[in-house]
Amino acid sequence: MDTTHPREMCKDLADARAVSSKLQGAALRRPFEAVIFDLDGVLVDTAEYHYQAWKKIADELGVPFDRQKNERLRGVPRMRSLEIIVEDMASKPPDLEALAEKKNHLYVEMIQRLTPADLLPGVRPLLAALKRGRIRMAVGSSSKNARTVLDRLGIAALFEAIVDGYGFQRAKPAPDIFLNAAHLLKVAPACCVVIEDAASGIEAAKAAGMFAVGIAREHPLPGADWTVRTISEVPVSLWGLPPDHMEKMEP
Ligand code: B16
Ligand code: MG
Repeated sequence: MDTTHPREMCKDLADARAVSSKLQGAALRRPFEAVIFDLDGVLVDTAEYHYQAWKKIADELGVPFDRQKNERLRGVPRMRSLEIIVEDMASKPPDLEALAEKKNHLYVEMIQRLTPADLLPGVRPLLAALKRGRIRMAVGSSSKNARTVLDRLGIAALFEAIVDGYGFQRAKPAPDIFLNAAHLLKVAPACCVVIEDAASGIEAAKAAGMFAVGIAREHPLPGADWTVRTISEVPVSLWGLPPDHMEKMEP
């Protein structure tokens, strides 16, 4: 019997195929018991809405802001995002709180349009397969709007724990969000897989002692234990479920 510690086992793995065969070889035991999903950029692409709302504020301030700069705001809390946007202004706007609130109003208006069809490709079958495999599931997001987004997507009830922008003292890259989620799930951090799209989130997952899967679409995510381009490449064998588990799922 393979006695490698699950986390060490996963660290050695080069690709999804290796994960599957190695875990199959270990009689399909479950190396990880839980998953903690980041929200924006992992389950849904709300980064575009954040961008449009911030762009409106930046234009009003007359400060340059483009999609490239928006990448720096992934996983970053609201006030800190605004500080990054105004960082090059010689004289800073007097009421940053009011600007952040204004941006949030714009954003909240935009996310009312979200529907279950906005789930990113691959999310629905993965959630269904993990649920069916009785894997504990949580969301760990920096966003204070996370619950609204999950409700609009119709998936809030799938998660046993939701840690949002109100649920931590120290933001990512501190481990607090993910440790709180593991605590609520009653699962040891070492038995949790985090799925993240932001560098600060990967750092937070590693600081929490968890296995970090990075979704790196265009930019590399150094520090991730394992990187995929889309969530549909995440194999359920990470949780000891048979590789065909997803294929058996209804669409
Ligand atoms: P809010 P995540 C993060 O969510 C976003 O990536 C980031 O762009 C945003 O500024 C932050 O939430 C705060 O969001 O203004 O709604 O509280 O990626 O951690 O799920
Ligand atoms: Mg994110």
